[in-house]
Amino acid sequence: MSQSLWAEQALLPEGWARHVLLRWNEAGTLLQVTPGTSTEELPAGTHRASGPVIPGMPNLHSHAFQRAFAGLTEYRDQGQDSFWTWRTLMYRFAARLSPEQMEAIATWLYIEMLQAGYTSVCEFHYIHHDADGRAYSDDGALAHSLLRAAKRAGIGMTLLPVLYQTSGFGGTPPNEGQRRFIRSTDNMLALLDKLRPACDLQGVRLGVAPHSLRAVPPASLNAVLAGLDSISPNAPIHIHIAEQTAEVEACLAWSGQRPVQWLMNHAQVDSRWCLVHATHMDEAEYRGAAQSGAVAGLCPTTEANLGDGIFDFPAWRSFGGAWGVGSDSHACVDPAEDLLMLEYSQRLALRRRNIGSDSEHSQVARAIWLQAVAGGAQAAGRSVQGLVPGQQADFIVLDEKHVALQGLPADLMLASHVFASSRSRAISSVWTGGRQRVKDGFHPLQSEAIEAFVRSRTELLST
Ligand code: NGQ
Ligand code: ZN
Repeated sequence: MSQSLWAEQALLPEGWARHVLLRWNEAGTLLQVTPGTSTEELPAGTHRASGPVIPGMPNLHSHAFQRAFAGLTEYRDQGQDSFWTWRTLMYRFAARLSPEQMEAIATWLYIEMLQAGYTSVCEFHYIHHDADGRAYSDDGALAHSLLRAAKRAGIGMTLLPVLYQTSGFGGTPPNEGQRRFIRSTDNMLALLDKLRPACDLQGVRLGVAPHSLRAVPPASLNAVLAGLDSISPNAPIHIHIAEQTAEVEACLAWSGQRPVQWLMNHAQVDSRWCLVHATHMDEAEYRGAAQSGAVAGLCPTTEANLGDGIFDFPAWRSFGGAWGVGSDSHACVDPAEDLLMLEYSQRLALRRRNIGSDSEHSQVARAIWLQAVAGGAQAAGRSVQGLVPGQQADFIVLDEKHVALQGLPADLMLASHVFASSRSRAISSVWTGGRQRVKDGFHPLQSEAIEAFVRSRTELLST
């Protein structure tokens, strides 16, 4: 059995097409994407999209639990707050989280993601142990909370258990706030083995994330990558890198090399890799990392929120670099807004306009949406490359009744969705794996998920 949808306008990788029939199989894989299909030719039972159809956005970087304190660290605490003082607050929050709370927070977060047009998520998962730092009797307890949340919400997932061993370069021991994150390399590989069947069953892609060069010494990095190769040779590898200038300085002091430079010299970085943030690179690093085929994992609203700095987007793209977006700390959960922040940060830095357009797409929103889908899918290691046969039927129907979109041609509807919808959603429905998860802006589990999320947040703030 297959299912189908017909759209007056749909955004394919090469641009907008008219009268497009999408057909997919029971597994949710697109069998057919055919422009120029008249309504008389449609298979029986074909849905008609109520507005333009665009590919769903893969979210390439998420720490789900951080959703529960988004917005709660926006006050001055020290003489001068920074990424590092934020991290201390984050650790306090992470110290108390239970598996039930993790599931409740992630379930609501994933529903929010779907409503905003993220159709899959790469979960960079580093809280592994109980509040005392001891393994749960089921060592994958918190990973299972995330898997259940993704399943209930109906979002696609790439699960990236995180290797975390040290508090800084040169093997400095972990601190108290990091006790729930720590695993030996063998223990991490055992966890991957253990999680594999559940991931396979749910269609979740399993990869690994060495947290950062600060948290993973060279020998462990080599060992985990070798171990991963024997479990799953093409699995995705994500790492936080060069997010803060203090990290660059510490890496230079330790090795004489900058973080991205060190990584390029010591690991076989290729298209399996997602370099999350990679904000602070010199010209040679931009060239080397972009040409390696790795994806730059940009999280523009979190990077702004944490005061990281500005990624040199034109440099990255001039070397042909792939990139995508992530909501990371969930200061904002909306791909349109993260794309807007990316484009605006470049305009502010360069004092120019329309930086994100490319040779094929002069409309900035169209160009950057398509590029972010391609890079996000690569980072996810899943078939979520957009409206192409063989890829998952993950797509969004824009809300043509939204005041910012009404009466416009499809291309300007997308531009208005990204640049002029003013923090309101111009999305009417969202489909993943060929199933409608959000209808008229609503998800069926919305109210119960909100209730459980709010309860968990209240508990976490009161203990
Ligand atoms: C994290 N978050 O692991 O949650 C990190 C901060 C660190 C972001 N980088 C912690 N946005 O890098 O040590
Ligand atoms: Zn992160």
